[in-house]
Parts: sequence; structure tokens; C-alpha cells
Amino acid sequence: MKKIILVGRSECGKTTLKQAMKGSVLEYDKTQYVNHLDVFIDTPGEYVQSKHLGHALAVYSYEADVVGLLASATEPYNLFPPAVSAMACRPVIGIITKIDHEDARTELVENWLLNAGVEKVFKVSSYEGDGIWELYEYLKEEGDVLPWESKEEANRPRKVHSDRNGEISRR
Ligand SMILES: Nc1nc2c(ncn2[C@@H]2O[C@H](COP(=O)(O)OP(=O)(O)O)[C@@H](O)[C@H]2O)c(=O)[nH]1
Ligand SMILES: [Mg+2]
Repeated sequence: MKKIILVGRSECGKTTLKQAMKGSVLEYDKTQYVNHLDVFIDTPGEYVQSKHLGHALAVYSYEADVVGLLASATEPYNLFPPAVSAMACRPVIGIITKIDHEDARTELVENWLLNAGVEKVFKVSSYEGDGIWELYEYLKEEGDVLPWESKEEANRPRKVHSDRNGEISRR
């Protein structure tokens, strides 16, 4: 698998996506520090919410094969400067999360990401499973064995045990 660093505002769904890429159960988990577990490097959202995004991209992208700029489909405004992808020394892709949400404005957010200079946009829902397989296909390298054997399996809805407001019984 290519190693991907996930960069995006707090609450945009980085940690949940990381879980959805691994299994079928989602638990809320607040990210306090850069988390280097295996192929998904999860970063705290604070980088994007300050003027340090460009520098963070420049430094952390050395540790990954790909940079993923994440934005939720419900994002009220754009935080990515035009062409910020140029600060990274790796390919930069865009990932739109929460496309299942009733307030999703996926097309608008896609334009923001394209404007930031990403070379490809993935549209995902960590809850519903949409787009997870497509992301895997992109990150897959020769000889990799994926946790799922088919798109149907990978893109199935997850059981959501908790979100930032605590325990929930969604399914
Ligand atoms: N509707 C919906 N909500 C999501 C999805 N992914 C994450 N969330 C919710 O968004 C909130 C922030 O998610 P989290 O992964 O902690 O964001 P992070 O701060 O970027 O790591 C949590 O309450 C999640 O349950 C999704 O695919 N769909
Ligand atoms: Mg997090």
C-alpha cells in the first residue's frame, strides 16, 4: 500500500475514514498528535486551521507516498489556498468525506479541492462505505492483499458506535 497522510480541518472525518478503511465498526477517537500507525498518517486538524498548512505539507509529505487533502462535503467554507498542493513533494489527492450527509454540497467542495491543485478527487462516506474501494484501488501496490475482496464488500455501510457527541445507535 502507498502510505497516505490525511490532512484536513478538525471534524472533517480523517480519523473515521482511517477506521472505515480498516474495518466495519466506527468509534469516535479524538486525534491529539500525528498518528503514524501503518499506512494512514492521521494529522490533527489544527494544521489546516492556521497559516501553517503549507509548511506542514512540505514537511510531512516526505513521510508519505501520497498526500490526501480532506474536506467534508458539509464544509461551510474553503480552507485550502489555491495551488497549495505545490508545497508537497508528493502527489496530492482530494478526498471529500461525509457525502451521505443531508447537507452535503459535494460539487462545490470538489471545486475547492481542484482549485487547491489536487490531481484526483475521491468522494467517500465512512458511514455508508461509498468510495472506500476506489481509494483502496488508488493506494494499492503490487502484491497487496486488501481487507476486502470486492467492491461490494468494501463499500458496505459501517456500524457506527459513537461520534463526537458520544455513543449513538445508528445501526
Ligand atoms: N454523516 C457522516 N458523518 C461522519 C462521517 N465521517 C465522520 N463523521 C462524523 O464527523 C465527526 C468528526 O469525525 P472525525 O473522524 O473525528 O474527524 P477528524 O477530526 O477529522 O479526525 C464525527 O462525529 C464523525 O462521526 C461520514 O462519513 N458521514
Ligand atoms: Mg481525528
